[in-house]
Amino acid sequence: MIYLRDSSYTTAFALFDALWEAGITACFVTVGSDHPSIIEAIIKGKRERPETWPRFITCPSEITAISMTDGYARVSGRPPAVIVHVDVGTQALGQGLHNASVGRAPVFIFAGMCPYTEAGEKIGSRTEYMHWLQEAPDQKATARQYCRYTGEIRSGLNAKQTVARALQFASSAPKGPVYVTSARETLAEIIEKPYSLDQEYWKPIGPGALPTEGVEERPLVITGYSGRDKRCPDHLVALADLIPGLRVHDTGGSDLCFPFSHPASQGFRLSTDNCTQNADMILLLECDVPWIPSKNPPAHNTRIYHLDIDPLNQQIPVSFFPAHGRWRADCYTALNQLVSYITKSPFGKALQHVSYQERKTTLVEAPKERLDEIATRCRLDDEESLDASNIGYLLKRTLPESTVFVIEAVTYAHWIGCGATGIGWSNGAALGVKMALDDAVPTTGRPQPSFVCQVVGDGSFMCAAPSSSLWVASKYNIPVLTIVLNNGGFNAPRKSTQIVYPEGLNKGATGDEMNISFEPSPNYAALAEAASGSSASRGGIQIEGQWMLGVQVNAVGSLKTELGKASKRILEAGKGMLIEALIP
Ligand SMILES: Cc1ncc(C[n+]2csc(CCOP(=O)(O)OP(=O)(O)O)c2C)c(N)n1
Ligand SMILES: [Mg+2]
Repeated sequence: MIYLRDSSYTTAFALFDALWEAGITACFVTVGSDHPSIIEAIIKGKRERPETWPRFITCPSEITAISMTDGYARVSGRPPAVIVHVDVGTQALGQGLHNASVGRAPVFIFAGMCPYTEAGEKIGSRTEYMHWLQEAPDQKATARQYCRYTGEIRSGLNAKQTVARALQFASSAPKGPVYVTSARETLAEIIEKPYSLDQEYWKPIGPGALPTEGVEERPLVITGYSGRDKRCPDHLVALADLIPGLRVHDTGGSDLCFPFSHPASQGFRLSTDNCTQNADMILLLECDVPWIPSKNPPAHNTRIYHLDIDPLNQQIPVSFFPAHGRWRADCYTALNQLVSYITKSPFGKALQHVSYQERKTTLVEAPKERLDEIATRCRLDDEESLDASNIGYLLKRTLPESTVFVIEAVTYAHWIGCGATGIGWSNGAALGVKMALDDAVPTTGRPQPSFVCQVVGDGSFMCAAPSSSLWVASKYNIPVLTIVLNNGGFNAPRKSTQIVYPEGLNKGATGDEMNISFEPSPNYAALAEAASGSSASRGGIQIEGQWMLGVQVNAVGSLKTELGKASKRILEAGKGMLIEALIP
């Protein structure tokens, strides 16, 4: 068996070359025995063309790799790459694959495949015991139902076309993961005449436009993830300012779509808000779940229109939300059209009428009552125990204005949420968000380090290899502030059970009876320090200069003190910090 040792241009090399040509600059890798040519290619590129070669991030766990990629993709809009090991690495992507698919994060996943020759017939042929054991009958099937495209590189001669086609799918709306495989022998193939693709021919599908007959005026917008395009919130504000009486409900779960401080805001409530019930017209704007049909459906005579890049929720089998009209449209383009149409049309003048202006007065007053009520819940004396209200308040008041919050707090901003349901997303995603923010070239001034704050439930934190992502953070100097909300385990399943069986056995049952308790509690602060590099503290003794600082707080005063130190540590010293908030 001869393995590639020279600087030959192989299919594996073409794979990364194709990614680089397409503008992909980061690869998150968990390598294995299917990857000898991949590893050779990585080294060759690093040595021969370090300036024009993707950056490679070692991820001990695939869930870290895909979650970092996912976070990176949400900020950059481009699909970074994940490299995993055969069928087992594919399965270890776990809930991360669901998250990228449902959360519409464009990611390129490559998995090697077992060699298909047995006795040294080709370079890459079987050489180790496991090569007989890792040949799944249909490896792509494992990923297919979560992917916009699955494909296989069968020859080095069109490897780049396969990569480019996959990237087209990943980057065309609805964006999402794509999965490409290739066997060891193919990856080892030498390409005699390396070539480049003209990227002009490989662009993603462009946005659809809103036909003029779809332009309407009326009072409630429900939106779910229009804020993924960072230009949209401003346009939605412009629309709300133009139409007095228009209210906007952000069903949240993903990126912030509309500022909660705007008078038209109906807040954020995972689709359970009652504002749906007294609206006579609803515009659904990039929204998967506008209401819960069994709980707060709109009245029968409500007119409903749906503007969405994926108005049929293509990936969701049961999704029967009614609408009188649906348009596949890019939300930013559509909002632009609406604002400019209304500004220029006679309707713009009509909106000055006193009847519309009166509605505006009602709007300004009603949310104020709601905000006052929320404010009364916040207990801020130093000795007060911690809860969602005072933790949220202190985070907002203490951390820099520019902080980007990566949120995975289940039962309880720049704000990025998963928009999907596989818990454990934010451990890696926060790191990817931080990387992408710092990689972004500023349009004005010098680059400033970003401040990313991950807020995560203890259950979600535990669900996806926290030690793996904490180690990656320290290894690659990706400092973020992590707030672990330790309420003793999973609370959400208790709530779900209560909704279905309000008088059931769950009433008064202990956490252990329900198998949702994490008692005795892990020490998350110590875990953070232990997971992050060799300079971590030993037995509770903090070593000066250690990269990660883990602290536990149980009251408003101590949280305030620790948050006060966070900016200096993260922004000035460039070091990580985890605050474990003990919630009774
Ligand atoms: C991979 C995965 N496993 C299980 C679940 C089901 N689930 C949803 S929320 C939740 C509890 C999360 O716990 P935590 O983050 O501590 O939030 P809390 O419920 O305490 O507010 C669980 C188990 C899931 N969504 N994804
Ligand atoms: Mg919890």
